[in-house]
Amino acid sequence: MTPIITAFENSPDRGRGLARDLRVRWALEEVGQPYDVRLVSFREMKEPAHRRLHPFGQIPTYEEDGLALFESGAIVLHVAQRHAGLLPTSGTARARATAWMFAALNTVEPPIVERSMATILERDKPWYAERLVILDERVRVRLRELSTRLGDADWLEGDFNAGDLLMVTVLRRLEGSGLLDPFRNLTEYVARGEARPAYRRAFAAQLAVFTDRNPG
Ligand code: GTB
Repeated sequence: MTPIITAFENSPDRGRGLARDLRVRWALEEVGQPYDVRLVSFREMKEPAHRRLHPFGQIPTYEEDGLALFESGAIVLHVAQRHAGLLPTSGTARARATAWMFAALNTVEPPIVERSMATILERDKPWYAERLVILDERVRVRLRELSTRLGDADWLEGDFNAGDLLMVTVLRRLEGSGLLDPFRNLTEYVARGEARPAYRRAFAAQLAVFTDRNPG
C-alpha cells in the first residue's frame, strides 16, 4: 500500500514549509517512496476519526499496511529504518545518527518552539519584551553549542542522515528571527539541506497545497 500522510488543508504558515509534515515528506522523498496526502482542516483534526490516528489531534500522521503512526520523529525513524539512505548500516553509526534525531527534537527544538509560540501568543503581554530576551538567549545557547560541534563539516555525523534531516527542519523554524545569522556554518548547513532535490520536492508539494487553495 502507498503510505498516506496527513497535512494541513490550510497551513497557517502560507506554504513556508514550517508545518511538520514537511519532514515526513522530505524523508519519503529521500528514500524514493511515493506517498499520498490526506488534507485535514483544524476542525477535522479534533474529531474522533482523526484522533484515532493522532491522540493529540494534530498532523502529521502516517498510515501504511495496518500501521498507523503519529509524531513526526517516529514517522521519520520508521521510514529511515524501512528504506536505505537515511541511516547508516553499521550499528554504531546508526546509533549515533539516531542520537542526533533525538537531539534535534528533544534538545534543540523545544527552546525554538517555545520562542516561536511566545511571538505568536504573548506579543501583547506587558512582559513580552523582557521574556523574549530570555527565550532568545536560550535558543542562542543551543545554536552556539550546535555550531561548535558542526564546525566546518557538511553534516553532523558523516554523511547526510535522518539526524540532519530533522535538525535542518528544526533550525528552519528560526527563519526571519535573525537568530541563526551570526552562525555562518549553521546557515550554510540549513542551505545545504534545502538544496537537496528531495527537500525541494517536499517543499514544492507542501507549497502546492497552499497555492492551489489560494490562487493569485
Ligand atoms: N510532536 C509532534 C510531531 O512532531 O509530530 C507535534 C505535531 C504538531 O505540533 N503539529 C502541528 C498541529 O497539528 C502542526 S506542525 N497543530 C494543530 C493543533 O495542534 O491543533 C507545527 C506548526 C504549525 C504551524 C506553523 N506555522 O504556521 O508556522 C509551524 C509549525
